[in-house]
Amino acid sequence: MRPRRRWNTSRLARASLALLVAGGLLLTVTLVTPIALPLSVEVGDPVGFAHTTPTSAPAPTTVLVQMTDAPAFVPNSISVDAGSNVTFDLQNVGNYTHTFTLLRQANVTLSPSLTPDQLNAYLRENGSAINESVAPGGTASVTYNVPLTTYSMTFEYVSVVAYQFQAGMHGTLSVIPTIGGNATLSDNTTNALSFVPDVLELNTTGIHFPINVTITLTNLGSLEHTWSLVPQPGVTITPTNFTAYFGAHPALANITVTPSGGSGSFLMDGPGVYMYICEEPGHFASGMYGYLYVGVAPPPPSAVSTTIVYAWVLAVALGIVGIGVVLSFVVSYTGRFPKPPAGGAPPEGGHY
Ligand SMILES: [Cu+2]
Repeated sequence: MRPRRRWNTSRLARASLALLVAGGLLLTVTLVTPIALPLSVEVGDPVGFAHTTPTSAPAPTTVLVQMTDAPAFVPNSISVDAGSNVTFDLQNVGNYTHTFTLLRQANVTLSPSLTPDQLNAYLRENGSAINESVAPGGTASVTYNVPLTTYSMTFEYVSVVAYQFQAGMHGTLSVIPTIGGNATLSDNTTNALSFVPDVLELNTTGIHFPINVTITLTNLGSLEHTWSLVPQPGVTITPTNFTAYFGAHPALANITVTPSGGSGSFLMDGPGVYMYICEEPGHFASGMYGYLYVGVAPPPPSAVSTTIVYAWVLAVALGIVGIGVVLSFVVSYTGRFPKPPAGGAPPEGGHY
């Protein structure tokens, strides 16, 4: 059988050369592109970012604490601001010595059944933040800087003079949270059922919690949404469990976003990654959720889309080179073993 040749070898040679050159060029450009050319566009998540502005420290306060022979502290309940300087003016109004001894350990209520030795052993073991003895009729003044980190904690104060604590001479110091700073975030909702951006970052460097956050939501579409924040860091909820989850853990923020937008404020208690979703039926399942990074850097923008674009260009370049290679094989085959048409002249450009 004689091979049918619809192309002569010189045209095939030119075609294969052109394809090899084109494919090679595209391949070279593709391989160099990630460094040299913005051929592929970075399609990472846009990140909404806000700094936190520190609030000024709470004003120093003075608290009068009377020590009586009841024996008792008056008052037996004191509230102070986290981070504040508190001066305790201790006044012994009785005829016995009393101590004002503030436990170092938080959220501990000692049992009145402890013996004096057991109480002393506890204090030796766990320490005290204040331990001031006041003689009968005497006064003393102690200044204490309430650690910022002790917000929402309680600390018991006792008299360690034998049997006074056991007889009721104790009280509770409660530390009230003071807002460490203010931050303002913004986000958008769309009719495509997405938050734009769906990554928000709150920089809290050098600022203590809690932080007062205000968020403004702009509705880029016409549908109603909610911006509902999971109260626990690191918790991922799903379209099937979010209703039950919010039933057990009320949302930290639950802002209604009408077609004209919405806004709200909430307190962030600590750092972490907090998920937020839209609770409108079907919206979360359609991908309407995002993450708020508090004091934690979000992951670098995803390069997935870039990689896909890049891979396609690479595949096309390899394909063109492949066709060029195949064609050049065909050319060399037909060039090496040409067969003239019966009774005709040698093919143009044929190698005899
Ligand atoms: Cu929605």
